Amino acid sequence: MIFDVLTLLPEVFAPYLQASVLGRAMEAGLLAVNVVNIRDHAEGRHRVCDDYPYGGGQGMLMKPEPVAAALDAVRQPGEAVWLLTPQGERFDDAMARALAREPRVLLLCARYEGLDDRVRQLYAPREVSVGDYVLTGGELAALCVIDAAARFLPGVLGNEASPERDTFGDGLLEAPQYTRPREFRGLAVPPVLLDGHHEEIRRWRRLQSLLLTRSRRPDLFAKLALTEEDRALLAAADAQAPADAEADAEADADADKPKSE
Ligand code: 6GU
Repeated sequence: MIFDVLTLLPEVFAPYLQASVLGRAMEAGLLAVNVVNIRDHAEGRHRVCDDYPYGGGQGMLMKPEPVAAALDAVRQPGEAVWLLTPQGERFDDAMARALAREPRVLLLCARYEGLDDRVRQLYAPREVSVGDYVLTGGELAALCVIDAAARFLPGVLGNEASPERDTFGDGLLEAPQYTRPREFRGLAVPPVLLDGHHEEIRRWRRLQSLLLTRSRRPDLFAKLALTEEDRALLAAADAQAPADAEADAEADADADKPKSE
């Protein structure tokens, strides 16, 4: 898969991409990230890329000409264009999976206080945000998008790991994990994990995932299609630890409350 990234901060991409699992993916030819400096497409001796907003207001905007010139130079026929902006639709697991099936996608990183709106009107990009907070630019968001999509490219995680087993792969948060030593600062590894009884371990992990998802992400829990086994595991846990169940129920209720500030 190929990403074209249009940015005013081209130097920030290589350090992360090369240091991570994605560096190996790029060496193996599974992933390519073509980082393009928008400034290289600006006119004039100073290659100015920003200007004041008409009508006044805070900060600087990205001028439309260099961005359009960069888009025209880089974009391949049929290539999807994503604009990274906090005004966009929220990026999620389903979008990452779908993205990984595209051969080539262009990511346009907005900087400053944003982009002259005519770029949006002319190129009709898909506008994407990585969460409800504001970053100083789209670069970190673009790295999030590249990283999350790359995990779904065949071969990137190796044979052992499967993105399906991770959090969100099945709509559940992952169960807690432990490695050596068996005891650390007075805390023991749950005995069930030490027995090598695979069926018991599977059931324990399933229950932990269900409990964690129910208490922490009631929005995800509500969407689950619980199996007979899930219901039985939860019922047994709730009967055994009514105090925990009450705490879970409280967390559920809190999460459902409308935020009043
Ligand atoms: Cl895509 N860009 C910026 N600047 N801030 C963000 C974002 C994107 N997603 C969340 N916050």
